[in-house]
Amino acid sequence: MTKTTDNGNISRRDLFGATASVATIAGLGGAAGVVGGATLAPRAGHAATGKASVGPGELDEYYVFFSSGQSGELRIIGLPSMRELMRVPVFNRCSATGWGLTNESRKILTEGLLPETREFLKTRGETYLNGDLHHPHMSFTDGTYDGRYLFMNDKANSRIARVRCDVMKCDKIIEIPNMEAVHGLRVQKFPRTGYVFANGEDRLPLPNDGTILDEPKKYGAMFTAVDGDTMKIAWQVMVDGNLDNVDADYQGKYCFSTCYNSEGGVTLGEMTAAEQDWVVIFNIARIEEAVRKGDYTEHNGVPVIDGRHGSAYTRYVPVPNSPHGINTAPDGIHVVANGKLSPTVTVFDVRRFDDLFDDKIKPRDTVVAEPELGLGPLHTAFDGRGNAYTTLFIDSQVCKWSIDKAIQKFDGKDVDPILDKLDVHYQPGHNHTSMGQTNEADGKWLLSLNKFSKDRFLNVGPLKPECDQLIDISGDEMVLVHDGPSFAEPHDATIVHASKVNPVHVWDRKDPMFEDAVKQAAADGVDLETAATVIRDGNKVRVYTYSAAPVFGLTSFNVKQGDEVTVYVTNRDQVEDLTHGFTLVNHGVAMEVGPQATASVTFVADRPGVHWYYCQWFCHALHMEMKGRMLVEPRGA
Ligand code: K7E
Ligand code: CUA
Repeated sequence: MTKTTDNGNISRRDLFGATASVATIAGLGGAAGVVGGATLAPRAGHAATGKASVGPGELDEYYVFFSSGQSGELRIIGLPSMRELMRVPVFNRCSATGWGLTNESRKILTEGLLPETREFLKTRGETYLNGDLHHPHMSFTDGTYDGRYLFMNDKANSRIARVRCDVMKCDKIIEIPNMEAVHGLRVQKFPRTGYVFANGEDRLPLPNDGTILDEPKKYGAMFTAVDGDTMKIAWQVMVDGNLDNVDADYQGKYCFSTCYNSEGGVTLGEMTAAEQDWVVIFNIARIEEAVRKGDYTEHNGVPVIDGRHGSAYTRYVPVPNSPHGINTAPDGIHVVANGKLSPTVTVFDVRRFDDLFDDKIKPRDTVVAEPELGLGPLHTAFDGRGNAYTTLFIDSQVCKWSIDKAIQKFDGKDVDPILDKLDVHYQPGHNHTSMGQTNEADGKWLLSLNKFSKDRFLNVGPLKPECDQLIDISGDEMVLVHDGPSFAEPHDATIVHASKVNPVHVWDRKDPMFEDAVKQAAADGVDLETAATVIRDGNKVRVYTYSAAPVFGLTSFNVKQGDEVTVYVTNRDQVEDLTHGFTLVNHGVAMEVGPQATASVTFVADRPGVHWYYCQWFCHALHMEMKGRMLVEPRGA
């Protein structure tokens, strides 16, 4: 059953051998491509490709919420068609929607920043313009997705964002204090979300105010729990080692993070010197008790608990070697830590964690299997039938293996836990199964998010797309059915059955997204839906206009050079998909206004003369004519 490849027999290589292979494979695009091409043909007797076809007008069975890495946005893809459905700007700026330009989005992008960051950004655009969005995860109730929110991290600027699933727009962004580089992010699965768990990856001094600089032994990494309902930080725990990825159990008792750099080093050589690092397990009830009892120090208004070695709140389980992904199986029992620089994954039994915290067993007694799967295991997904699927970054493969057989082998039985291996193209990071991170895993589809595409698509120059591959896992063998190119850089994705998500078609006029505009209009004695008027307030000018295809309420307005102008556009149309826009030419001003939404933008009218504004969202046969003029009187006129 196991497909023959030249990686079929995996010899244990040392850490630096494995590391070297990464560079070798990355540099051998052509050669690796030949190997990949040779195995591309669908396997005999398996007609899976047809299952992935979704005809014109047909709807997909699943939403996939894709991260976009350094692009900073959230993307929504349909599965199995792999059609890109929407992009939701979060940590980036967006020319189409005006995210980062409108007052509504700027409020979200600035109000959750720390005071010192606001000060730092005062002369730098008031908010960060980039982000590195790795891990989007949907809120849970009772172990499965509940369709309320998506939470995601920004590794680049240490933030966490929330996207509302009713409108698919970001409504909160907060910066996490006392740490830098939020990497791993997952949410509480039971009883509900609840907590959003976030790993501070880089070790820092606390406080990081310059009194400690080049003394790495005094640095620590910070684990953070955010309240997903309020988007306030509940508590933080300082730990040893660099926190990488995180997951939570199905019981609501524990969450756990992989840590690399147990060495506490600051260079590659130092960080990878040891053969073992660890997984740190957090005892949620004990931490909450510590917060109640006051067993913490406060930093930036957050209770910080000392969870370093020897603490009652954490346990450190040694695992080989610089582990990366950590994934809880849908059985609610097993947790897999992926070895990265070790060819192994380490399987824990969460039922043993109570005894571990009561010191009845040793840390390694929680380990029930440690199968050797291949080179560079990064992330593991599950099918709900007892099988696991692990990406092998260096081997460019997905390995399907049996959790049960891995446990038998660990107990000394002569069995091979590996059931199948499939070449992917190339160098996979995360992989994901349909509903596989919930207790409703359905075992139909696997997505492999591959870091390199090389020869898989028409050449577009030196910068290549990623390659996201769709794999049918409903049978015994994995079958590759689709290649999906994507721009930088999906690290992670969440596959959610369409029945879990139910967005609206038209905005509710009472939506909190435009409550500031409603308040200001009320103060100005103006009705947003009918107003076509200009209110002057010193050198501040508020322009109220509605839009109704194909006209703006105001076809011109007058201001004086130097006025601070705020334009409020309320889209009066109630028709599904009838979005208007507002673009002011030569002013860098553009925004989306959805049906029944209000959007606003503020700028200084510093260019005398006639400036046209137009609707930038194709809305009507007379869309081109949907425009008006801003007439700016020169200073002193
Ligand atoms: Cu493996 Cu940031 Cu989830 Cu990338 S992380 S692959
Ligand atoms: Cu309104 Cu185009």
